[in-house]
Amino acid sequence: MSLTSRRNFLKLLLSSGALAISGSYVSSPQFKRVIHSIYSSQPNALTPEASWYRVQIGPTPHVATSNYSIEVFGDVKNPFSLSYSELLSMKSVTLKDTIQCVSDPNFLRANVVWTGVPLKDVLALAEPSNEAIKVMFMSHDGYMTDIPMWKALEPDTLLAYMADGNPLPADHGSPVRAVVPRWWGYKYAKWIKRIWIVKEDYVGYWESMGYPDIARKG
Ligand SMILES: Nc1nc2c(c(=O)[nH]1)N[C@H]1C(S)=C(S)[C@@H](COP(=O)(O)O)O[C@H]1N2
Ligand SMILES: [Mo]
Repeated sequence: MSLTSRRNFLKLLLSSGALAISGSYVSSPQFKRVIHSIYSSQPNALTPEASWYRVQIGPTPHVATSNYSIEVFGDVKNPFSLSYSELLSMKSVTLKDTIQCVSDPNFLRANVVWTGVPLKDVLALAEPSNEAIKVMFMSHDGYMTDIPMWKALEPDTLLAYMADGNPLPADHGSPVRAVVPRWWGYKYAKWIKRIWIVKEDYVGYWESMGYPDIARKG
């Protein structure tokens, strides 16, 4: 196949959601080149769910939305438990963003329209102390990541429960994940269980292995 016809063929596969190619081909340089060319010809198109990459430290924890709640605690005046329905009743924001993994930002990336509640509105209910400097996300798979308080207070840092107008897919963090625009994917905690507000300079899983704590995309 010529490059152009192969590119069109792959576009068709990607948009029909029928992508079924072996893992070794998916990680091959040829496949990456084709994906790069698709993204550079359509850099802003939404990524079909079937071709949205997935990166995680273990298997997907299947967390039911019924009885789901997030524990908000730590160096705050009012620790509380936020249920799924309470979160959905709060004022939401919808925005388009590109989630990208630091390990291969061109290949491992997806354009997504997220819907969720600004984290700052949830923090306001908890009333962090003046000494609180960080927000730690603790997830159902044991993953942890952190963001500084100033980033947590930006209006587009979200607790997201929808992607492209549908409830979050299980593999992408259902019921609720973090969305941290302009920062690397490892800050986008999936399957959030607890939000821990701290005055110490703690770091998360990848951060403790040397990935930047202030994770602005290159
Ligand atoms: N709970 C949890 N959240 C996580 C991870 C994880 O292993 N566990 N991986 C992070 C990394 S490294 C990336 S790049 C993104 C990938 O999100 P996606 O699989 O929805 O594309 O999730 C982030 N959030
Ligand atoms: Mo990542």
